Parts: sequence; C-alpha cells; structure tokens
Amino acid sequence: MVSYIDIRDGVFHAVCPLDCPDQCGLLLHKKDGKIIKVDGDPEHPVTKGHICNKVRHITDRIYDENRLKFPLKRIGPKGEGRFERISWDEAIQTITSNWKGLIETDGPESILPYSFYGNMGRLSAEGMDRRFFHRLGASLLDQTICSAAGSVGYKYTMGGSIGTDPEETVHSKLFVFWGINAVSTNMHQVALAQKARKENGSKIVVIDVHKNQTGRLADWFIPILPGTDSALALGMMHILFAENLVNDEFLQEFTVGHEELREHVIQYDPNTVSAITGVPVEDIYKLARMYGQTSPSFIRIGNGPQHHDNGGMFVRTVACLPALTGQWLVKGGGAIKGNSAYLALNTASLQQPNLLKNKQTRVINMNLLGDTLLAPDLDPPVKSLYVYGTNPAVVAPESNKVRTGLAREDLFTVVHDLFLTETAKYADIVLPATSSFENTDMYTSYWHHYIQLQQPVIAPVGESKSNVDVFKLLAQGMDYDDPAFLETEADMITDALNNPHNPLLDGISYPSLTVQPYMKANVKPMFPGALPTPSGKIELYSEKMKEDGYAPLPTYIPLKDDGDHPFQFVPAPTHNFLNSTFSNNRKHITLEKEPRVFMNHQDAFSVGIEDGDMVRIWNERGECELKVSVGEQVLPGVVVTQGLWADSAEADSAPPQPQAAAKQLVNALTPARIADMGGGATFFSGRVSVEKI
Ligand SMILES: Nc1nc2c(c(=O)[nH]1)N[C@H]1C(S)=C(S)[C@@H](COP(=O)(O)OP(=O)(O)OC[C@H]3O[C@@H](n4cnc5c(=O)[nH]c(N)nc54)[C@H](O)[C@@H]3O)O[C@H]1N2
Ligand SMILES: Nc1nc2c(c(=O)[nH]1)N[C@H]1C(S)=C(S)[C@@H](COP(=O)(O)OP(=O)(O)OC[C@H]3O[C@@H](n4cnc5c(=O)[nH]c(N)nc54)[C@H](O)[C@@H]3O)O[C@H]1N2
Ligand code: SF4
Ligand SMILES: [Mo]
Repeated sequence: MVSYIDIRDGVFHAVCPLDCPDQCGLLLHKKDGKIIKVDGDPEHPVTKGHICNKVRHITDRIYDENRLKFPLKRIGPKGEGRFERISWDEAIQTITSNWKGLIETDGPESILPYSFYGNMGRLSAEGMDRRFFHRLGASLLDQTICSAAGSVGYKYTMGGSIGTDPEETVHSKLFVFWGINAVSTNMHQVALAQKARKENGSKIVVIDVHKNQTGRLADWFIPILPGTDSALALGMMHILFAENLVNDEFLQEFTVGHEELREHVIQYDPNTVSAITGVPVEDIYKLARMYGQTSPSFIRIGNGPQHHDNGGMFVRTVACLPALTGQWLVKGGGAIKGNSAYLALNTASLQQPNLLKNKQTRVINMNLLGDTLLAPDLDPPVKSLYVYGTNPAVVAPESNKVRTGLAREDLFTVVHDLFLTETAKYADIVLPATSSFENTDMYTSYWHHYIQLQQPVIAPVGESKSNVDVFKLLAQGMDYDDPAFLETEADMITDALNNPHNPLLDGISYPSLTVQPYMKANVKPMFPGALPTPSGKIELYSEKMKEDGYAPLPTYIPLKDDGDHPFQFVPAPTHNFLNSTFSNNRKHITLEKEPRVFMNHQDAFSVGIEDGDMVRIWNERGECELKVSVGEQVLPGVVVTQGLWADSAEADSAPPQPQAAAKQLVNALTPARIADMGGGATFFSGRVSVEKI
C-alpha cells in the first residue's frame, strides 16, 4: 500500500531495519521521489543521531542496479543463476499449484519455510508469514542460528531476556565487553562506555579471542582461548568468594544456591583456570578484584562465546556474576545479553498459531539445513523450501552440504529477496522484495527499550513486494479465506501491541506510534520483585537445569572433539557488512577491502607462512582460500576471519562460482553441530589446518 508520504519530498523519520541491537532512529532525506541521504536522528533518545557507516551508505544498496525488480523463473541449472522474467500472476500460480500438489502427495510438512531477520520488522519477519505457514500446516522452523543457546542459558539464571537498561549504563564505572565486537555490532553501547570513561574515568575491559577494533579501544584487552570463557567466569567467582568480595545481603535475599556455588567454585582456582583459558594467573586475580571492587559494573555479553558447543552454559555462567556483587541493585550495573522481553508483543495475535487447528507440525532446526535437505529417510522429505530474509547458502554452517541440498533436482525452491543472492541462484522461482523504507512495519529493539513505526517513504522499486503482501497473495492463491489474511499492517500492529501479559506496553498503540517516533516500554526496576525464574530469584543453582539434564551449577565444559587440526577456527562477522547483507554492494566491499585470516606470528613462523601469503584453510567439511594477516591479534593456535563474503567480491553479476568452489566461503568449514542449549549454532567451535598455497 502506498502512503501519502510517497509523493512528498522532505525529511522523514525511519528506523534501521537490520539485525543489530542498536535499532537506530534515522532521518531520510528525499528529493524527486528518491532517498538522497541517510542520517541518524539526533532526537532518538539512545542513538542520538549517530549511525554506522554501513547504513549511512544504505542508499547504495536500495538503489543498486542489481536489485531484483520482477519475479523470475529459472532457465539454467540450479546454482548457475540464469533466469527469465515472469509476471506475479505466473509466479504465484506456479508456487501455489506446486504446493497444492505436494500437500496431496507428501503432506504439508514437506514444505519448509526458511527465514531469518534480514529485516527486523515484526510483520515482515514473524507476522503474515507465520499466519500463512500455520494455515498451510508446513514444517516449522526453529530459528536457532543466532542467539538461541545463549538465550536459553541466560533464562536459566535470570528467567528471561531482561537486563540492564542501556541508557543507565552511562553511570557504570566498569564495562566488560565479553565476546562482543561492540565497535562493529553495538556501537552505541561503546559510545555510552566512552562517555562514562571521559566523564567518570570508567574503565573498559574487553575479553575476546581477537584483538579487533573493540579490543583496541579497551583500557585492558584480555585475550582468551576460544570456548573457555565459562572457566574464566568461574575463576572470577572463586576469587570473589575467597576474598569476600561478594554482596552477602544481595545473595541472601535475591538468589538461590549461593552456598552451593561457593563450595562448587573452589575447584576453579586461578592455576587451573589459567591452564584452560590461556589467561595468566595474575590477570585472573586482577580481573576478579577489579570486578569485585568496582561499582557500578556492567557486562555486555556478546554472541561470540555462545556460538560454541558450550555456549549456553557460558551465558548461564557469566550471567551469575552481577548477582555475586549485587550489581542488579545499582543504577547502571548488571548485564545485558538481550532485552527483548521488555517489548514482548502478543505473538498469538500476530502469528495466529490457532490457524494450525491443533495440528502438531514437525520442527526443523535451521542449523541443520544441509542434513535436512540431504536426509535419505526424513518422513516426509522436504520437497519445497521457501526462503526469505536470509541467505543460507552463505550464512548457514556446513555450506557445502547446504548447497548440495539446494541443488537437488526434486526440491522446489522459492526465494524472496532484494537481490539474486547465492541462495536465490538455486531457486526455481525468485520474488523481488521491497526494502524496509517501502513498507509499513513495527520495530522493537532487543537492546534498548524503544519501539518505532516505519511507514513507506519511497515507492516500491520495480514490481517488488513486501513479505506481508506476498503472503497475502500466496494465501489468495491457496484459496484461504480466513480473516487473518485480510488484515492491514495497522490491524496487525494493533493486534501485536495488545498484549495483556506485558503491561510494559501499556499506552503504546498504532495511533500513538504514528505521532511519536520513539516510544519506550514502561520499564520498572527489576529488584525488588519477582523474576520470571521458577523461584522468582536469580538461580545460581537451578533445579530446572538439573531436570533438563544439565549441571545445576555453572560449569566449564570443554568443546567437543573436532578432529586433529592444529587451529581453532573463528569466522566472525565484520564491520561494513551485516552478516551477508552488503557483501554484494560495491560501496561496502570497497570499505571492507578484502577478506583475510588472522594468524599469530609464532604459528606463521613455524609453518613457513608470511604476512600477505595466500593460504588454504581446510578440514573434512570443506576449504577456503584467503590472504593471511600475521601478527599479535590472535593467540597461538587460533585463526580468525571476519565477514561473510559473497561468492564473488564483484558487486556486478559476475558468473556464479560452481558449488564448493566459492573461495571465500568460510562456512564451508564450520560445523553444523548443535550447541548445548536451545539448538544453537557452533560456528566458532571448528578446527582447521592452514597451508600456504
Ligand atoms: N557490523 C556488523 N554488525 C552486526 C553484525 C554484522 O555482521 N556486522 N551482525 C549482527 C548480528 S546478527 C549479531 S548476532 C550480532 C553479533 O555481534 P557480537 O555479539 O559482537 O558477536 P560476534 O560478532 O559473533 O562475535 C563477537 C566476538 O566474539 C569473539 N569470540 C569468538 N569466540 C569467542 C570465545 O570463545 N570467547 C570470547 N571471549 N570471544 C569469542 C569474536 O572474536 C568476536 O570479536 O551483531 C549484529 N551486528
Ligand atoms: N561463519 C559465521 N556464520 C554466521 C555467523 C557468524 O558469526 N559466523 N552469524 C550467524 C548469525 S548470528 C546470524 S543472525 C545469521 C544471519 O544470517 P542471515 O539471516 O542470512 O542474514 P543476512 O546475510 O543479512 O541475509 C539477510 C537477507 O535478507 C534479505 N532481506 C532483507 N530485507 C528483506 C525483506 O524485507 N524481505 C525479504 N524477503 N528479504 C529481505 C537481504 O537482502 C539478505 O539477503 O548468520 C549466521 N552465520
Ligand atoms: S546497523 Fe546498527 S548501528 Fe548501523 S544504523 Fe542500523 S541499528 Fe544503527
Ligand atoms: Mo545474529
């Protein structure tokens, strides 16, 4: 639907749609019907006019000449990328007649929706799509690729995705960025820390396996071996208890299991912990004492250490630290893993699982896409895949398996995206998607507490359509006449905001969002009051974990055996891309330059590799080729890459590389093993060999 603002020029409020905690308020400058400039909105209470470079250049993406403008059907082999234009009628007709056939022959669960948060809009990412697939009775997707393990781990300790209000962290005296590359991935948390450092002399500590931009701005950077962070947190607890740096009143009143924990952490003495983590004994003491003696202290828990075999237990463990020193009662103290619970919507109204009519549909873990597509005995087999808001051929683990699965001749694949992504090249039908500035949608941050409405600022590019509109068309094509598919975006937002279980949304409505660009959840102090854990307190000991088969106390569990390769492989995200988004846009590729692998000089010396050499990185799952950067940025035994690069670093539609020949595809090497909790991903728990080419 085109709104009145489409025809006017001027400056318009907008919200960043990307999967980034900051969810910046934007101002779009529009002239002659086109966005000519993107700025931060100085009025946004948290992001205050500052935005990242990626989004400053987002118009290069929105108006990229390669944006999809029409529906396409494949005319060459899967993966090759040859398509021809078709009409929307033909596209919808082809998809729905295929699905009607599959429902007859194999049942609706042979159809698998595969999506993630390429656009964080709640209607786009989990609105009309869910209604549609519920009505169809498709397989359900368990969206585990990002923060599933850590969210479950945090929940065992704290009861839900609730943490410190980031606006208050400016009062903190100590910021611990733990496994988060916040300069790239949460820049406004860094801005708050820098303000505190400047105004109050606050200290910034970064604990990471890679001295990246965030490590470089720290007052103290602590390098650690991958997957060993729980041991470091337990070593800190050992010292906090031993040196009586704990807050006994807080422990008594607000926690369960502090006596058990005190006994339990005796085994994690600094010598033992140092041997596990690679952190020197004196640094473990220094860190524990700094943490125990500084108040307020704030821990920003990142996604890095939770993308491991033991990632859930890491977050569960580190989430105990603020309780030991009573930080939850101190303004600006505490921790943030994620804050999504404060803005929890009425998902039953938004997603309408009632349309499933009590059918139990199977659930497929998205990290297992390759295995799922290749499984010989899955009943029913997945015969159709509908991909939107994600690019699994690049971002999913074990990508060679994923691509082999996508190449299956009997798999009917539809991809809805703004670009002909690596995944789209395998599709039978490709549908063009609008950018978020062409749609109405609602955005809730998972870090700060603000909610924002996006209304269309520009007209859809070409014949592109929003996710909501495509699912409405698909519903029509399937002859579904449920009222759920007739609702407007405004209706859906109203449904979603009307959540009797979340009083923090009181007063926030669709009409109020149309006049107030930024509305905040009515957040109250967390203590005193009951937490959503079984005991209502912070669970240092968790009976629920015991029931679920975990150690009930925080515990260090080593990574799984991943073969005999000498290096731990950490393929992390990068500054100028957002996952694989922007990896196909010329401006962003130019900013990012080229993909590299970071290696310690001792390792490089011992295998005869020099800075700037091209190396082959390989294991049983696959290989890739990158330029090496030798130095002190990583510990010996660890290699790190940054960025999910496109198959071809050329922004134009260069001939696609055949399957498994994409040289920069780091996920060819990553394991599709499932983490300890929540079905999470283990991108950083793989091992590799490295050799000079
Ligand atoms: N610029 C940019 N911003 C982004 C993204 C992006 O791709 N680019 N992605 C977005 C998304 S979807 C997410 S989930 C977030 C993720 O953002 P973050 O929370 O920052 O998580 P990661 O970038 O995955 O990893 C963070 C850090 O963990 C380190 N690390 C890896 N393993 C370990 C370990 O075992 N221990 C410790 N201590 N550190 C470890 C890595 O070196 C990396 O510096 O960022 C979002 N924002
Ligand atoms: N090696 C390694 N792999 C990783 C990670 C890592 O750290 N290392 N991080 C993992 C994490 S945390 C995450 S969250 C995943 C993320 O991976 P993805 O969810 O795949 O994220 P993107 O690569 O940004 O792809 C999003 C796609 O959605 C499309 N899109 C944007 N808006 C819309 C829309 O409105 N409609 C439709 N239909 N499409 C749209 C974009 O054009 C883009 O192609 O990657 C994971 N993969
Ligand atoms: S990607 Fe993050 S930092 Fe950049 S504009 Fe969007 S919300 Fe802000
Ligand atoms: Mo993510």
